[in-house]
Amino acid sequence: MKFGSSELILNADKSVYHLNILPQDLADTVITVGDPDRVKLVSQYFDKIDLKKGKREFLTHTGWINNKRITVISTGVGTDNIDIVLNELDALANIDFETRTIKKVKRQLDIIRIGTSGAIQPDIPVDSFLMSEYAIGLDGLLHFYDSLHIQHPQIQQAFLKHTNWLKDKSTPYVVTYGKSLAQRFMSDKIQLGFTATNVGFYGPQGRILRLKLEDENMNAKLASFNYDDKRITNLEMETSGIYGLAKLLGHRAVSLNCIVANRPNGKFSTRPDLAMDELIKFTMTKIAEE
Ligand code: R1P
Ligand code: URA
Repeated sequence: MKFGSSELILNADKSVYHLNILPQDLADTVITVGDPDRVKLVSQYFDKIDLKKGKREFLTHTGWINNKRITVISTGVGTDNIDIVLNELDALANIDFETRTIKKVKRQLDIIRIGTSGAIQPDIPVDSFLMSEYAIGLDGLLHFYDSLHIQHPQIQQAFLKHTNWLKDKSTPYVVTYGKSLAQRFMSDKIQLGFTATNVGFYGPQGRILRLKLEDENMNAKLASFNYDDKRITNLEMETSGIYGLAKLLGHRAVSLNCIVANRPNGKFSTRPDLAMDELIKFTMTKIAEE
């Protein structure tokens, strides 16, 4: 099948529409960060940077660390952006832009999110690190894809019952990390968790400023949910989309969270910049070790 110009959109220089990069600009190891300003905080640890490109919130640096080629790209905020980033990363890897057809030999990417997050359990301190073993998507993105086969319906059913989830909200979906990739980041510096991803930072994460919420107890219900000794640990805005789309596309993904807020304790990190730098250094060391 040949993709038409409205489906696989290429710019005049044959770069992919939003990310604005060419297939050869992409390494097999890809770090995603939400904040475009974080791209340089990651690539400062590259031994060499070969490429810097960008468009909108999607900034890319590609370079080398210990003879390993690596790309860092910013996604902006939210799973709507993750839909763009994951589909375009996969297109760069697995679609021939000349013939507009799927390549015969499949290329697998390792996708590592380094992002900030808020803990919903009192015992997870600010400035600690958490790798999402599971993610529950409250955002709905995965339902637009043929994806039931990678979801965990029993956990989803238990969650619906426990929270009395409003039918008007999209049905939560549960997805997991790329286990073999995650092995590389196992360390006593990073705890495993079950991350809830939602479509916003305020109401969808239970924050009340001037608006009343549909369910003021949502965070408490998320925190008290327990399935097979798994409890929901933290809230952020990309992980479920990354895990779901990576798995569907045949890539491996992990999400590494720097806990900057502890919601039940009402705390926010006093130096989130230092904590994030520690997580970036930890991640780079693990990548360089391979
Ligand atoms: C909200 O402040 C943003 O921070 C978190 C959330 O997922 C959301 O994108 O991640 P980043 O720090 O990677 O942006
Ligand atoms: N990012 C989020 O999405 N939520 C938080 O509480 C902190 C960072």
